[in-house]
Amino acid sequence: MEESGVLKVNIVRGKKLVVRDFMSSDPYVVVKLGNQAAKTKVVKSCLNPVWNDEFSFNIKERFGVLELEVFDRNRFTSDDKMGHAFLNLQPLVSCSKLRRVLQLTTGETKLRKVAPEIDNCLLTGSFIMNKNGEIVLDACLKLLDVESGELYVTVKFIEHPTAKNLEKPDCKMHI
Ligand SMILES: [Ca+2]
Repeated sequence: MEESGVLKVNIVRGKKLVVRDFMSSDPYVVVKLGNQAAKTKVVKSCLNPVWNDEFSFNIKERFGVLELEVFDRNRFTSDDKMGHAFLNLQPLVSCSKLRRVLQLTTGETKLRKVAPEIDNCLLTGSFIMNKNGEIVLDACLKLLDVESGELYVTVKFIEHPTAKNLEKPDCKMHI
C-alpha cells in the first residue's frame, strides 16, 4: 500500500542568517514539495527570525524531497537569495509503515534516527518520533550556497485513515 496523508511543515525559525541589506535582512522562506509551494511571512530586519508558520501538503503517492529557500524581501529591487536546504522525506515513509506494523497510536516513541547525509541538509542527527499516531521529525538544517544560516523546521506526517473510515467525505479518492 502506498502512503497517503497530510504532511505538515512548520518553519519554526532561522539562525545566523546572512546580511543582505546594509545591516540586516528581511527574511522569508519558500517551501516546495513537488508542484506544491508555500511561503512564510516576512520578518523585517532580523537575522534570527521566528516565523512559526505551518503549511499542509497533500501526499498522494510519493514523498519526494522537501525544498526550502530563504530570501531577503526588498521593496525596490528583486529579492536576494539567502541560501537553501532540502530534506529527503523517505525515512518518514519507512517510519509511517513501521508505526502501522507496530500499531502505535498513543504516546511517544522513537522510531528511527536520521543522520546528516548527502540527501538531506541536517546539521545534527535527529529522531523520527511517533507522537500519538503522527510521525514527527524536528530538524535543524544547514543552509547551502551561502556564508551562514540554519533553519529549524518540524515535519509531521499524518496518515489518512485506512479502509474502515473510507466513507468519510475527507477521505474520498480523486480519480
Ligand atoms: Ca531587504
